[in-house]
Amino acid sequence: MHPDLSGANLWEETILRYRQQLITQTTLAKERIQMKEVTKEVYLKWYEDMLLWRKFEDKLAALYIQQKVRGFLHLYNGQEAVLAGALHAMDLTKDKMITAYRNHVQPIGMGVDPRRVMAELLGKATGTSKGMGGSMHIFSKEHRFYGGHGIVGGQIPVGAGLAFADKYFETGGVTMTYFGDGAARQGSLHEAFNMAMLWKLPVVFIVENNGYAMGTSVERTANHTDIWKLGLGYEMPCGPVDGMNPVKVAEAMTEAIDRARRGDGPTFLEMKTYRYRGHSMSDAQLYRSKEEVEEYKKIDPITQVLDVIMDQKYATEQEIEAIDQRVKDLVEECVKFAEESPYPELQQLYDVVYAQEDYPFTPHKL
Ligand SMILES: Cc1ncc(C[n+]2csc(CCOP(=O)(O)OP(=O)(O)O)c2C)c(N)n1
Ligand SMILES: [Mg+2]
Repeated sequence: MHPDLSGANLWEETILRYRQQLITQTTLAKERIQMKEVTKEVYLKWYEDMLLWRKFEDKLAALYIQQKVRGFLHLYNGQEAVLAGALHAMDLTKDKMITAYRNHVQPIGMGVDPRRVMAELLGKATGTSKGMGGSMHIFSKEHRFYGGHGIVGGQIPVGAGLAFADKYFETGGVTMTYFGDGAARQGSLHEAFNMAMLWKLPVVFIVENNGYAMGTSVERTANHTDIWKLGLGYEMPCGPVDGMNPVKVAEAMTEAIDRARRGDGPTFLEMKTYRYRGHSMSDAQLYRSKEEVEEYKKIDPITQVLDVIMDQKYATEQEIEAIDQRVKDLVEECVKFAEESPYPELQQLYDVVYAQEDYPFTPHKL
């Protein structure tokens, strides 16, 4: 046997070789692209946005307990930096986003009125899907937010399809396709990765590795836990990112979006992040310790951003208090708007049923 073909070392070396290639690509790209500067204003926006998303969802948890939000409710607490950093890198006039069911705050970040998101969660007619989608199906074509998907991994090929449309119609847009560590084990990922690379689609695949798929830890679902390595088989530029820090996320996303926009195809990024709450509201969280959750809270994205703001004297304590109050007021306004909105009329059920009266039925012949 050729000495190079023996044992695990070969694999380690292969990985290393690819990794070096990717790092080289990364460095080259960085020389060419300019990340939008992370100014004082950006830090203050990140703080306000992430705080709004956190408080909005804390409120949802309370409303769920009051049975005002029904069905499932999956919260994003802890993962906010992944969104904040991406939005900094995106062009919100043409880029798209698609994700799974942990999807309440992304549309708000993309510009959807938070009052309408709250109304959707309360099942009201003023909601983003007229109250008929609920928690898992927030959607806004106007803001290029394409849901909100409950089938684990189902949105991965759909995201590639959105990118195909951008390429076909030459819009210049890029699609951010988000999914969880659990979804990364689905076959649909491989089909989408293959075609996205073949056709060099303008898409960024982002796995939010929050450590668990429901109660199952990443360690229990696969023999290797560096999910970004799944990109290697397709020679897709890929790598891990500190998903608790919006600056790191913005850097990686800027590079990936630039690659997609200049026609060089997809990138696969693994955001290492953590969810503070259970999988959904009915999760007793017996699979992890309270200490583990507390450890991650030490690197909380909102606290990290606030620390920079205070260290750099970007704001006084009074100015931070004013932001906190603004966020609190906005969340209250959302609840008021949603509670005062009407439920959909019964007739609305028939508005969304597709019927083609001249459908050419072909009788089945025995
Ligand atoms: C095809 C499919 N299989 C199983 C489920 C049940 N299910 C819902 S969420 C989930 C876990 C997914 O975890 P992950 O992708 O890591 O996302 P996270 O909840 O951590 O954001 C599972 C197995 C489903 N909705 N769809
Ligand atoms: Mg997960």
